[in-house]
Amino acid sequence: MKALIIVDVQNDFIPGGALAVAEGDMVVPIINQLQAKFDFIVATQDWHPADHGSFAANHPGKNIGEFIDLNGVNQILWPVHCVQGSQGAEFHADLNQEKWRAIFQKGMNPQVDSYSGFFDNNRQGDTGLSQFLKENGVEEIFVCGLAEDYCVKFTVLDGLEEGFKVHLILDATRAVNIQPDDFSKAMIEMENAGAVITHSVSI
Ligand code: VGL
Ligand code: ZN
Repeated sequence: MKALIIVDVQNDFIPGGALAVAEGDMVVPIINQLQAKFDFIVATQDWHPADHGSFAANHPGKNIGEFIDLNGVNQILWPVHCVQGSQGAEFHADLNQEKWRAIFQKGMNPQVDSYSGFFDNNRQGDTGLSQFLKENGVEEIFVCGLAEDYCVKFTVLDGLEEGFKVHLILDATRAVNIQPDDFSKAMIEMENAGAVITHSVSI
């Protein structure tokens, strides 16, 4: 069984949002078309408390893009984004949600960030996504959404480690590029780990 995993297509990652990804809105119609080709679809949702440790605003004197040690994990600091219950945390209004089997929220623990849809960045918290997919006979996952260089990348890498065959749908993702070359570095990491790079028209 094949599953489509839609990562963090939320208002704050869309141009005009708090952590805008350039062209982030362009993935929405592509993902809606893709959804017609899958029977099994899940989404992830970045869902932070206001006091989350990844927000630069919660570390006086620190700026967005700087690194800190957050409980032993190297953490880049982000603008305040995807705060639980805020408009920015909602899914893009045009994103079709009709066929979703489940939504996996992540990033709720203020002490650790969670890029991957599977595990927290310290690999302690587990969203239950892996078990949910395996229980339903999913062996192959197709990953799309935002952002290619953070949450999409770590979802792809964890999916491979969990034993899934993993495809990245290149035209259905965009990078935030907070550091130069984040996009290309992420591509290389995903390919080296065994991800298959594909395009929506090939599915
Ligand atoms: C993301 C940075 C912080 C993402 C989430 O969805 O890629 N990036 N939180
Ligand atoms: Zn986040």
